[in-house]
Formats: sequence, structure tokens, C-alpha cells
Amino acid sequence: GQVFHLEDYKPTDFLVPETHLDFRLHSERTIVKSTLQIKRREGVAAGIPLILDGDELKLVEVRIDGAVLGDNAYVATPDRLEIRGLPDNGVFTLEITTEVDPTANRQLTGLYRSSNVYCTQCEAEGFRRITYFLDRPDLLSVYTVRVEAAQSEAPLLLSNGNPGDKGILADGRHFAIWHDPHPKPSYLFALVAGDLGVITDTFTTASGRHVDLGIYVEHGKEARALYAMDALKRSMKWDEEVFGREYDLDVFNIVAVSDFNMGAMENKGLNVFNDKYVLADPDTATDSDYAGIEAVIAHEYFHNWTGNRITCRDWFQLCLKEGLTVYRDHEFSADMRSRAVKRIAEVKGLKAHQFPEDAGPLAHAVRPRQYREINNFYTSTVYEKGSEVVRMIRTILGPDLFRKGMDLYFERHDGDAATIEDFIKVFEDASGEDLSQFALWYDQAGTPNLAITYDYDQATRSFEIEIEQSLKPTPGQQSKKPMHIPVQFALLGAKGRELKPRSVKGGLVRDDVIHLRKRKERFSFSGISERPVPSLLRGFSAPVTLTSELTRTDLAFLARNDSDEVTRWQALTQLLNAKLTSNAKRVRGGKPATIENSSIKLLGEIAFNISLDEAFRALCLSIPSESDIARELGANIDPDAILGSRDALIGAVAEAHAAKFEQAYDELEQRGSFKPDAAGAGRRALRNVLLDYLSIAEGSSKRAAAQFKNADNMTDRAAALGVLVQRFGDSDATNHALQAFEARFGNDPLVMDKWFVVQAMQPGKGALDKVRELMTHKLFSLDNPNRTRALIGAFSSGNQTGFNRADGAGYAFFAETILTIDKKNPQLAARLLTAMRSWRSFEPVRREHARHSLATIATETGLSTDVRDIVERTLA
Ligand code: BAL
Ligand code: ZN
Repeated sequence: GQVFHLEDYKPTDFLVPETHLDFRLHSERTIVKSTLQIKRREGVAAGIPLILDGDELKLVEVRIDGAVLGDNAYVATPDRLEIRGLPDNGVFTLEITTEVDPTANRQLTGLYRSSNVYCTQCEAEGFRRITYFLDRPDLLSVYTVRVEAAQSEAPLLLSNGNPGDKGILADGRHFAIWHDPHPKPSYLFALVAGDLGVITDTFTTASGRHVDLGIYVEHGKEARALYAMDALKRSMKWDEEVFGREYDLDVFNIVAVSDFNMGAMENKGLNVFNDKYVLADPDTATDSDYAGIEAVIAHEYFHNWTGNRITCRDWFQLCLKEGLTVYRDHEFSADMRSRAVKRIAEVKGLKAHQFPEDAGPLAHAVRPRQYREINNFYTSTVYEKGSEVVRMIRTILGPDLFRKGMDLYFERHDGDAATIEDFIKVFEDASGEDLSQFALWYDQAGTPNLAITYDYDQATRSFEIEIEQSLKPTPGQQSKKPMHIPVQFALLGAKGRELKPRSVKGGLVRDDVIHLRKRKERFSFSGISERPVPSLLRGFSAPVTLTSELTRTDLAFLARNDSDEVTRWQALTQLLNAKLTSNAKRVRGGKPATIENSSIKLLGEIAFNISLDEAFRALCLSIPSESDIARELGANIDPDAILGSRDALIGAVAEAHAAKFEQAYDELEQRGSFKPDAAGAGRRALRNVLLDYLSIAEGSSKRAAAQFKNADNMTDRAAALGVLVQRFGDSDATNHALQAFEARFGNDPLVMDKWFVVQAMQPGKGALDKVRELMTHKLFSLDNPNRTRALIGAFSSGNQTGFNRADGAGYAFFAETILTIDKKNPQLAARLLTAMRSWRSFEPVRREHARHSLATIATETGLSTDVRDIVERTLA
């Protein structure tokens, strides 16, 4: 396939200041008439043809300035329209009519139908499946859209921007016109038409603009959109307060659909959402669903400035809008909830998803320089590491200069299709700092490691730290340069008191940040009155791994005393990981796991320390997951041995603290009605971790079964079901609960996704048969991304022992399923397939099975570009 390169960027030869689209919607034969005002760019020669992108298009007619073009004036294929013999002055009106079939479109990009609702998804290159166009993010145009449909089928007609005329036509049809005054790229175009329920509200911006807000959902589900509306209003207010950004249209609409490849899409004034990120009530949504809705609503809204008003010059710059917008939604959630707990959740997510990506065959830079299929670059590296890079700019410059830089970005680039260079420049101009070395974070793939050694001299009262950074080669990048890495730190004395140095020598240290810039650097702190324990990478100030000389005693000290909750949690995790990995090796060698009392005691202290918030205690008590342990091991992974190691530790903690856990479990019982706030969520999280420990200590499913039965909210119900399935497999109690869940929620596929997930995650060999059986369930369909991700995605990326079976049956099943999905929805298939990116880390038997299954996929004929790209890079 074709490879696209960053350095090949060239502006378009033609501009399209205005785009008029006319949709006559019919379920199988929709007619799209596009009328484009076109201008040849100054300096472009007159004979240059106009070449437009298409994808599986059926052309009906082309006209220039009203005259139908003869067959020899253009060349049209389903993926391209080339027009020659253009008017000499290079200014003309181009009318293109195409015919599309929204019902047959199961790729879910372009115009398609989801439960009879017409909707669109155009990012990254879906617009070209609607009409021939210069379908690239730097081509900005002002859109006017006329949507026409049968009134009975689609009483609701939406597009971007502000509403204009509407009216009734003959034959039971009607139309509506929408105009978006803000020039935008085609990937932000959207249209929705259908029969939906709505909740409305209003927001008045700081400068007094009145905005009508609407959230459209399936009829009967309106009440489940109230939380999303609340999150939207809070997002609008927060962006004014924290970034000085106001909304800029008279309406803001959100539509929830049930077939959607992504989480949501930030189309100008008309966000289209996966219903998973809109619908919530206590009975059907968990605390993490609520947090997810709050974050995604905010994220899409924040794109209005970072993405829409300022868009990307080309798709290599994807992180310009995504990394920055993730950073903004993280900050929003931190302000809405507990900052430390939110940050730890981010770090956990980064380590679980981005670090393995960076360590494997799919590693790529935050701003890649080449791609074959852009859909495969909506990754945690572009999004989450992209956000970390923005966070580091703030850490390096401090909050005031960061804000000054952001203000300059909005002022200087409003209306632009910008680049990462533009973004870095505003911070350089605002601060006077040279960020050229820092910019390597956008170019160099891989997770840097910091090897840290230190030394205290009692006589001179000086403390020295030496830090050496290293970065392993990644695909296509053999040698790497040293980067500018901000290491936030403190030196802790007895009881965690911070020791302030009198002076610092060596490299650059400003306030509490060490600025590491060389491959190896020494920093010397004077006036340190006692031997300190360094607390390093506070707040997780850079996306790196650390190898330090911290002893078990030092780590335990930090876990008990560090006032930075992130490093505190990190120290505890490091202690536990050391034990869990050494035990995994023992178990693999046929030896029993060993447990020291010190870790058990430490976990007990944290569990019962009521000065710590419940959510933090819950995070500490959640033993690193099987995949966390696998990642720490890095090679020769045997998931069964990992499970054995983990269960041994959990069992020992459960047994040691059973009586106190029981007391805490009772004390944490919910009083009053369910509220999806951070405090309530923290209490539920802690109580539900305790439920797992207690069920193990008691060797009985009774407690979980009772909690399942009595729960008045989905968080507690789903947690109890999880314990039943994980710990009591195919018991009567588990089957009974699964049946009860199905009886109650069996007509609500979105809720039933939890039921699919929990069963797909059941540890051990039996999960594969269970997954095969569930694929025949009446609610299951490989056509629907949420169902597919719930069952196939959870199994392949979440079930370590069930998927990575030593006999390779999990991989064989997966390969066959990926090939089936690829025929309908290549984007979904390719995304799921990334579950196998760490195949080389397994022990030799599993590794060979994995290679074989990947090869089965690679040798299939007719693979999509999406899957071919992933499978070939994975095997390379
Ligand atoms: N732009 C694709 C969905 C999102 O990141 O908001
Ligand atoms: Zn985004």
C-alpha cells in the first residue's frame, strides 16, 4: 500500500471558500449534490487539473458553472475524480452529484444508518465516502447544508452550525437548512436525521451569547442524558474560567447513536457520540461510566477550540488537537474530582496502554512521520502521551507562562490549520525559553528510562543525585538523542518532612523540578541536614520509567510518608511488583509463592488509614493487574504463573486482614441515595475491593451474591457480579446472578455489554468456549462495535489466562474472528488486533502460536489496508 510522508506536505492547488451540500436522504439511495465555489490558488499554473478524493463513490453528474461536463472532460473512479480543462481564470462553480447507500455502509464511516438514524462520521477520511472533495484538514470551507428526508422517518434534521430555513415538501418530505459561519475542514462535517427524543437546556457565555443546548437520544432514554447535559454545562463554564474560551454558535447539539467506531466526534456544533458516553443513570451506569461520560463530553466540547477553531495542517499533526484536548479534559476532571486520584488513574492508564505500545512493534512517535493508514494512529501514544507532553510544557514553564503561551496560541492561530512547530513556538515566544530539545518528545518514540543513583555525605551535608537517561531503539529509529525531561522531586527527611536545599550545583534545577537535558547529569544539593529519601517524578512529571537504588525500606517509607500521593502510590506499587514478579518466576518454576509480612502490614495500614481518601485507599489495595505484572516481567511471560502469583498475594492479604476488612465493609455501606460524585465513588470503590478480599477470605460467594441482590446501583451490582464470575466461576451462585442480570437488562444492549465483558474476563481455559457461546446470544452482533469490543475486545485484551492459552486456541479463534470483522468494519478489526502487539514477550510456546495466528491473518487475500498495516507492523 501507499505510504504517506510528513515531508511530502504541499498546500492544495485550489481553495474552496464555500461548500453547499444538498442531501436527499433515502435509506438505500441517498442523493448528495455538492456545490463548491472554487478558486485556483495564486501562482498555480492554469493547466493544472483538479483532483478530488473519493472512496467507493458512485458519480451521477459533474457540472462546471452550470454546464454538464462531457465524458472526456473528467476521469472518475470510485476513489478519485480528476477534472481537466478548467476555466482559464481558475474561478468556477463545481457541482457534483453522487449516490450513496447509507444502509449498506457497515464500515461506519461516511454516511450510514444506526438503528434507523442517519448519521455521519468523517474523521479522518470519511467525507470522501459522501462526495468527491479535497478531503484534507487544511482545506477550510464555509458550509451550508440542506437536509431533506421523509417526515415520518426523520422528523429531526441536523447539521453543523446554526439553523436556518425549514419547510414541508410534497410526498411527506421536509427539509432543514443549516449554516456554519466558521470555516472548517471536511472531517468536521456532520449530519443527523432520524426520530429521536431530546433534552434541552441553555447556557449563557461570559460575553452574553445565549446558546441552546440539545442532547438527542433514543425515545424513552431522555432521563439518562441528564448527567451528560450537566457535564456539558460544567465543561462550557470551565473552559471560560481556565482557558478563557467561549462558545461561538447559537446552538450546541449532541446526538447519541448506538453504532459508533470511536467514543465520540467533535463535529462543529453537532457532536455525535457513542451512546456509551451519553447514557447514564444509577441503575444502569457505574461510577466509571459516569466519569467516562464527564470526560468525553468535556473532551469533545473542548475540541471546539483545540481542533475546530484551530485545526491540524495534516494528519501527522493529529496530536496537536488530540494530545492537547486530552490534557484539557484531564485537567477538567481533576478540577471536578480528586486531583491526586485522577492523576493516579491517568498514570495507571498510561502504563497499561501507552507504555506497552511504546515498547512493542507498533511503537511510533507522538507525531509520526509516516503512515499507511491514518485510522491506525488514533492511539494512546498520540492521545495520552500527547497529553503528557503538553503537561510537561506546563511543568517546565510553570502555570503562568503556560497560560500565556496558550493565550498566544489561540490569538495567533485562530482559524488556522496548524502544526506542532506552531504550537511549540507560542510557548517559546511567551516564555523566552528554547524548547528545541524538548520538541524531541514529539519525534522520538519509546519510553525513556531514568537510571538514578545518589549519595549522601553527612560531613558536608550534601546530597548528590546522578541521572542517566536512555531510550531503546524503536521501529525505524535506531539511535536517539537525549531529551529535556522534567523530574519533579522532593528530598524527604524523617516522617516525610521536606528538606529544602540551601543551594544546588550541577545541572538546572528550578523550584522543585530537575531539568534533565544531558544523557547523564549530576545534581548536588547542599545544606541537607539528614540523610534524605528522594521522592522522584512527583505527580508523574514525565512519561518515563525509573530504575533507582531505592531499597525496600525506602519504598515502604515513601508509601507511608510521601505527601505526593502519586509517588506514594508509585512506591507501594513498585514494592508489590517486585514481589509479584519474583513469585511469578517461582510459580513458573514449580515453586510456591512466598509472601513477607511487611507488605501485608503496609497494605493494612493504608487500608485503615482514615486520613487518606477512600478512592486512594482503593487504588492502593487493588493489587497490580495480571497485565501490569506481565509488563514488569517484560519477557518470557506465562500468564498462568502470573495469575498464581497474584492470587497468592491477594489471598494472604485477605486472610491477614479479614476481620478488619469486614468491619470496614460494613461501615462503608451507602447511606442515603446514590450520587455519582467523587466522594461516593471512592467509598464504593473501596468497599468493592474489600468485597473481593472478603469473598476470598470467607471462601464463599454468599457475600457477593447478597450484594448483587441488594444493590440499588450498577456500580455495586457490577462489582458483585465481577467477584462472582472471577472467583466462583461456574457455580450456581454465579449462574444465578448472570441469569438475574439478563432477565433485568436483557432488552438494553448497552447495559448488557457489562454482562458480556464480565464473562469474557473469566480467568482460565474455559473462557474461550464461553465467548464462542456468547457470540450466538441474540443481542450479540459483530456489526456493532460496542458489542464486539465488550466480548471480543475484553477477551483478547483483558483476559490474560483465557486468551493467551498455552495451546494457542485463543489466538486461532481471534485470527478467524478478526478476518470476519475486517470484511465489515476494517477500523474496528484493526483496533482489536492491536491486542496482540506484545506477542513477542510471551514464553516460547505461546509466542510460536501467536506468530502462527498472526501469519494466518497476514497471508489472507483481500485484507483491508487497516488490518494489513497492523498485522505487518506487528510481525515485522
Ligand atoms: N477526533 C476523534 C474523536 C476524539 O478524539 O474526540
Ligand atoms: Zn479528541
